[in-house]
Amino acid sequence: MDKKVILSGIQSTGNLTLGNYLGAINNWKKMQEDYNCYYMIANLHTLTVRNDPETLRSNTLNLLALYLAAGINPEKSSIFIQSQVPSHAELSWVLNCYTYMGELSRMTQFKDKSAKHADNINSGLFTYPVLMAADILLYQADLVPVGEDQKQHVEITRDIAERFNKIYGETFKIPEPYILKTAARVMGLQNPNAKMSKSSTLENDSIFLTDEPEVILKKFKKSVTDSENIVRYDEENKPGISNLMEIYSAITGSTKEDIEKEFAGKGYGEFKTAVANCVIEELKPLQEKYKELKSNPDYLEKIYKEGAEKAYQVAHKTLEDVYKKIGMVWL
Ligand code: ATP
Ligand code: LTN
Repeated sequence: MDKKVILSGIQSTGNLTLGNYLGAINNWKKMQEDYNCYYMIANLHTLTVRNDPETLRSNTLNLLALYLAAGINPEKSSIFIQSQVPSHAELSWVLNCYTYMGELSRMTQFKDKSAKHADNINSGLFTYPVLMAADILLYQADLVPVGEDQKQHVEITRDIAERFNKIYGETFKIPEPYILKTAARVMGLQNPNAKMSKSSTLENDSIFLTDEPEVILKKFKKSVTDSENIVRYDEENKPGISNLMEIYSAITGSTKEDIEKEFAGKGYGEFKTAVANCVIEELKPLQEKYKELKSNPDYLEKIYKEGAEKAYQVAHKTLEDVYKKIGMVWL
């Protein structure tokens, strides 16, 4: 039987965090064995906010190096940069004409981001989900692994695909969101009530995958907890400690009960150091590989060129089918 198809992506907005790692790419790595995977760098989506061109270019290549360093294997998966496969922008235009303003104005991310960037509410921000629908539908993806926050975008993708199929006959596979449970939401170290994110402006709130060991230790030591000094899971009343327990559990595989036992009678200082050390150890091979990859731009270029070619073969076939069905004169 053919393997199911997976497609996912991350915007190249900055340095990846431990949240992106535990909630996304570490799981992507595991899925490579059982699925036919497409992992994309969503650099066109990044344009919905203002970027310095040089920074965007280097963030894109850094993200590619991080995918590889985290164990996404180009022999097993297709790894590519969105802007290098023109079918994404092309299908996105077509799908725009099958998406209603009303649907797009209900998107939570649009509401959040337009509040955050009130000086730049551009139409790309509004039609962001349509480009995402094109990303997914071009590859006939069965499953889209994303965090809770992106579920609504997969749902609108399904609506657009169903609408199109109804008019023109079976064209797109209807995808399902695939929300992963382990470390689905790593919270900030300074504000454990909000998720850890690349663009957090709070100092010491996010662990970045390229942070040096001393920096990781310092950030964990400074993390906000409570005054009980008992390592105990209680998300509501002890969000800081509970978050550290989630992180420790995601990395070591220990259950919450194991952790409570392991640290019974020990203070937060000792626990924070243990969490920091397990994160440092987990990231060590990734960081070494990352440095090696960054010093080899020719290899990175080879990977993205091959990735784009492989992706284009599949994407172009879907676009051809769409163009023919809607009445474009095909070359
Ligand atoms: P930004 O700050 O630029 O919005 P982000 O760090 O929130 O970025 P995204 O680019 O929106 O990250 O998400 C990339 C992937 O990482 C998504 O699949 C998302 O669900 C996952 N992810 C992001 N933050 C976390 C987190 N704190 N915990 C678990 N998963 C996360
Ligand atoms: N919107 C997503 C990134 C993204 C994506 C996609 C995820 C762009 N295209 C296609 C899954 C499938 C985000 O911000 N995390």
